[in-house]
Amino acid sequence: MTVPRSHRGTRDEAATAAARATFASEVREYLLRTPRQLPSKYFYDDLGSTLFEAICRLPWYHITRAESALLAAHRAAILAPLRRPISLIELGGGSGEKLAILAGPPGPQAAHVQLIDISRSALETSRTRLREMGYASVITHQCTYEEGLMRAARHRLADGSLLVLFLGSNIGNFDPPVARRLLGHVRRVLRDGDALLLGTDLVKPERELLIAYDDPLDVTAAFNRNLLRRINDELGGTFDLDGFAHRATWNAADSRVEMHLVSRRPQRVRVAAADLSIEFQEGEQIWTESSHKYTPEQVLENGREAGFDRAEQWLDERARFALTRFSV
Ligand code: AVJ
Repeated sequence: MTVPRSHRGTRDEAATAAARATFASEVREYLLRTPRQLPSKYFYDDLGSTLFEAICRLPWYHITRAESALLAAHRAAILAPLRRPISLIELGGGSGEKLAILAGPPGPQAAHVQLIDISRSALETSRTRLREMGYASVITHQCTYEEGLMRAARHRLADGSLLVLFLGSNIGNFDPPVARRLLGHVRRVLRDGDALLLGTDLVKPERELLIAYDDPLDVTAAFNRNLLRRINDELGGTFDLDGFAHRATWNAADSRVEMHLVSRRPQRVRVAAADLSIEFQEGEQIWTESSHKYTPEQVLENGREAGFDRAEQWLDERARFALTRFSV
């Protein structure tokens, strides 16, 4: 559909206003929970996406390098069983770097590309990267995974197969039941001959996990606190950024790294657009993210429960990272 230029502005403005209203109501709902929380998907505004790109280059954060190396080493094997032409859908791909490694230039092994991401700037970065590689038309969906999957499934090529990429251990942000529901959702948009490529970070020694999420350069701390800066800017919040400390913990019982923002002192915070006024005690926490870590067997088991019965796995034993292709 082409929209006359004069109408584009108002349509975008309406979309932005709707997104902001959702942001406000989720901030309200999550901050009023016990314990207080904020949804991690809101990390990825322009600045947040840039800080995340910096995290991916930190020597202490191994996920991105380990996964890129696995993709480069095994791309032929990963793509081999898929019927050509291959349609690709990437969930939360960020900069598009890994899709580029796996797919290479456009051709039968990557004939049609769609990107689903919550971050507008991430979608633009990856679109630019793919355009430079020769991909003339990349379809983007700025929305959550489930909504994006529904939209993207309608646009796949009629012939050939579909490969859904869910990389970077993005699935780790979800509680196990929600993660399984999401895998089931992917399974239901796939047909015979299609596949899902899932990247998952694995359980490893606690000190390696903690330094990946509380790095000596404090980039992760900035990434975490940026969420408060975003609330201040977009929702009229009064968070004092110095008033909250970054904390990463390993929750062994639930097999996840958690990120928190800890109030350094008693303080009151208001968020105008969310109609909120909260009294924080010293030491009171806002739980901003979970990064679940798996064993290779748990990954396979989650896939089976979602209805995938064929799987192949590639492991980085040193970084403890797994790529799993679930085939239908
Ligand atoms: C993009 C969700 C996979 O959990 O490792 C990195 C986000 N948070 N450092 C992760 C993140 C802090 C990342 N994921």
